[in-house]
Amino acid sequence: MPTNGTPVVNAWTQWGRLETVVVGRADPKSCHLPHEPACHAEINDPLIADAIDWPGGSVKSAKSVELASAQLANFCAVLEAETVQVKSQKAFDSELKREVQKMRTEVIQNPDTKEKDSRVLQKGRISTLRPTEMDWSQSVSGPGWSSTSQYCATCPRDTMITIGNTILEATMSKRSRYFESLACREISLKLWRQDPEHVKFWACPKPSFADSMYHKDFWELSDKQRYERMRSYKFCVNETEPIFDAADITRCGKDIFVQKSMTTNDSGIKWLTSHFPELRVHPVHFPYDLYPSHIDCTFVPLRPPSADAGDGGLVLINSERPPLKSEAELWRKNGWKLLNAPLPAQTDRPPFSQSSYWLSMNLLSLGPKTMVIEENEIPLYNVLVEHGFDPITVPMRHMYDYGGGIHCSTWDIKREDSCVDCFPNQEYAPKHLYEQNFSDIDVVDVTSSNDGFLINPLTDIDGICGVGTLASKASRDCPDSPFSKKMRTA
Ligand code: ABU
Repeated sequence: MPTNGTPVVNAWTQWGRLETVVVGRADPKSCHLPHEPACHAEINDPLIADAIDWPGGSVKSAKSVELASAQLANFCAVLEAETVQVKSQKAFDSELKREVQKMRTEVIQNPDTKEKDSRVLQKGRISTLRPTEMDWSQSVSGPGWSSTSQYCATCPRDTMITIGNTILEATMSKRSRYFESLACREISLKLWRQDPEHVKFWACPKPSFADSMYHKDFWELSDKQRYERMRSYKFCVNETEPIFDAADITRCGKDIFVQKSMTTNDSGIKWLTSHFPELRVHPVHFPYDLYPSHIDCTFVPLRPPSADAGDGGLVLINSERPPLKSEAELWRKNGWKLLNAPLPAQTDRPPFSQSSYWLSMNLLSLGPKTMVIEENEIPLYNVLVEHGFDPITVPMRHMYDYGGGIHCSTWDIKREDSCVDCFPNQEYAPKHLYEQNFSDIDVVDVTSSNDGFLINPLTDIDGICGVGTLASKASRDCPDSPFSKKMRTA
């Protein structure tokens, strides 16, 4: 039975006050992603890439496991702490291997010991749970396929999601991640057994992972072909079976938003729509992201319009992956504003990271006012403070080699939350959601305030150019990209 009238599993939004969260773990037998139809990984550093092939399927180094584990343990300590202080300091970064300015958060026992020029936050204790240790170097196979190894348990966000009082295991799209949710199975079963009357424990049917599930040519496409597919939103998985990663979903109470991506297909979104009939499920598209995977570095709701703060409802957006104007309209007409995330403080990525530098915006909200961000992300820190938030920080760059950042490394189980309606002004008709005109690539202009709808318009476009991921480079090179247009006219 619930202890305080709320089920032990309860998370309807991204911003309700956080009470219980799972934090991933970097197991000693964590592996580099093996190549497979849903994954062609690459080493980021050209010097290393010249010297060695992608070490797919091999166990990560003991040093890398040690460094990522230390950052995850520190993250847990900060979440569990009652009081923390945040202060600016220059410190050596063990991942960047240089001294950089940071906003560093430390746990303090006695708020009276507050140091000069620091911010003290009585954040309240959050319970943390950890996945079960597993040996990811074991191979896996199914009828007609096999994978030399599995991956790791650093990113429960990808495999697990709480939707209201339901624990949901995602299908995943990569063969190497077939069994990853087992690392959280003990937690899921325990929570369900504690309160089976209120807590549901579900999984979407596991896909076959047969070759027929994938667009085989996806990785061989020329840029021109990729731009053409950008308009049809066809990525590496086809529509033969429902597929989704949990990290492609973001919750806003009665409405959930699901990104069509390399890891989530329309069939997966349809499965979610039919299994959560009490919710309004909205497919969302970010056409300039040519390799979309997970919504939490692209579109991050921070607080609802009802929140007691100056500029009301805010969603953090990625200026390299602007939302479609047609899909942003729902937000505009319900009193939300889009906040352009500042450019990441560091655009260099760890050599084995398969994520973009936009892990800078991969934050975890602890409540409508407080969130955890990476300690080097001072531009984001400043923007959040300016908009009435109380951000705290942790170092997390060693996790970037493990497929994610702060939000990726968590699975929020319980928030002070309910099924709020943040989008009362809409006509929801699920059967029409799949009949959209996908030639629509008209996106929000991230350089204009759009009459106050977009905050922090991007003015220094040069900040983006000349650096970045394959995805952002392709986005800039695309003849229709707002960035290349800007460059041509500059
Ligand atoms: N797993 C989140 C990564 C998203 C991105 O690379 O932008």
